[in-house]
Amino acid sequence: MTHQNTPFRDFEEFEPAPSGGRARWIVGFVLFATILLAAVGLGYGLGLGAWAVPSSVTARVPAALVGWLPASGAAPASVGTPVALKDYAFEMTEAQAKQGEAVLTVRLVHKPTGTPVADAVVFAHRLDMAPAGMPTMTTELEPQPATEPGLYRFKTNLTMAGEWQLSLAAKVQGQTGTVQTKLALKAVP
Ligand SMILES: [Cu+2]
Repeated sequence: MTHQNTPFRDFEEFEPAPSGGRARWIVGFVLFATILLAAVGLGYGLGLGAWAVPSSVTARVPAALVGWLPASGAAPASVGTPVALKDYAFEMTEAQAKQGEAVLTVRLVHKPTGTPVADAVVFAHRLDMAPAGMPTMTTELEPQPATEPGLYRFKTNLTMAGEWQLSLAAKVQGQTGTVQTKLALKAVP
């Protein structure tokens, strides 16, 4: 007969009424929607160049990455510019690719000698439609194993026909500084 009064039974009586749960759910949802809207607005502003990442932030970002942050006209271009390895550059093996899934191949060359450079570490890469006025339109870019020394390959999906820009930053073995190259690529339908 003591079974009637088990702790479990007592506990059930203290569960919140359904109306209370609903009110909490609505408050939570409104809060979530507000934060989402704020985040979208901020991201949109960044893309338009209405905002810039404050220099208090960029000053703490490793120098090599600063050039890749969205910058406004007001931001000094020279902030933290890393030493550029001007003797090295990436080049596209093909300036055009068919719209859709594609594997892009770039070559890293030592310009004075024209020799391909193997085993560089590509530490930043980005593919976007900045040349077509769509700097915020990016797409996936997945490094692939090399098939040949000096060639670097990336799997991507060119989701739209038009002008794309491939930005690469890399470290060369035995060299200080970074190679930074922006390459034009045209996706054709
Ligand atoms: Cu686009």
